[in-house]
Amino acid sequence: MFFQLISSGYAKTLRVAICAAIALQGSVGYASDDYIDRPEVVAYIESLVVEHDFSRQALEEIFRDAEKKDRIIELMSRPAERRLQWHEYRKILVDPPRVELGVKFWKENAETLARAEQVYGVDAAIIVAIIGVETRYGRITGSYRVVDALATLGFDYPPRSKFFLSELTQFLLLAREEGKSAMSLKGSYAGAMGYGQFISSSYRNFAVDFDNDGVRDIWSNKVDAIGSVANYFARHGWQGDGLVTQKISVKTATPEILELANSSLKPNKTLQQWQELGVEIPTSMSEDLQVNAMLMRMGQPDGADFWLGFDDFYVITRYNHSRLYAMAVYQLSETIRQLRLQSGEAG
Ligand SMILES: [Ca+2]
Repeated sequence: MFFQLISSGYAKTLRVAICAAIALQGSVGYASDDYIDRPEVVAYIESLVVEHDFSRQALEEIFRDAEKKDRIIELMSRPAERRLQWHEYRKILVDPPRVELGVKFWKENAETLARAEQVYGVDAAIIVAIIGVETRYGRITGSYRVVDALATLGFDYPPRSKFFLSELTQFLLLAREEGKSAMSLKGSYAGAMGYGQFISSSYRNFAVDFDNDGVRDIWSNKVDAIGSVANYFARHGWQGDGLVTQKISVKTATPEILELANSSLKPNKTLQQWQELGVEIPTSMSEDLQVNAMLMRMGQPDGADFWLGFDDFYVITRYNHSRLYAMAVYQLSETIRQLRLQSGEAG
């Protein structure tokens, strides 16, 4: 659900600022760095014991060992989706090496991808693109202990505390259900795991055992990962029978158009309504004027492009709530599909 981009200069500046803030807090006797010593952690452990029948001793061991990672707070504070213009973001994610790795991944997993298409009705190119954007086909799955990531964000990142404490609980339940040691599992700075970077609640809700060996393993099993990404898309409403996105022109970028662009991830007006606002609808789409779409403005070095996004575009944003992310996934999927056809791999 989150791919990893390493920021440089800004992160250093921010780290200095955060260290200064922590030093100030320390001077007034606030917040021990040992989770087990903090009253809110003790209360959290107690709630898990009562609500989910965990062993108190086992949880105390986990939170004695868990570490707060300042770097995680820096990364979470400034995700690439808010930092970059579309053209910069695209260059990083729709890059030629990733496209080639995608064609190779498709070739090596052709049978599984075809089966996923059949079972879940989700385009193989989209599954391949997601796994490519998230982890470069399993090459970058994250090096943080998931416990450290979720404890840091749950207890030391107030803006998203509620969400990440809930994910921490989901993670501890997941590790228990799947028979894994919680301390052994690694993931991204946001606690996303495996080939498709599922967060814990998504893992519990949407991961599938696609090779029928009795376990759901998207940490290291490509077949389960492919089935799980396909299931995620199917369960979030992927249709696969219409346009995903379409580049368009606008007659004049009026204040109204500029305000409506990027205002919604969900299709929010019919093509006819967009046409009335000055969006030029291509003649190829003149039969579909009642179809819903939303409008996007994607930053280019010398201005911006306008695009329409349809229902399946919205479904891609359920994986990561960002139009840049969804556009990159879609364009990567199409680029991989084309190279695969050109290179004769489509057989
Ligand atoms: Ca399996």
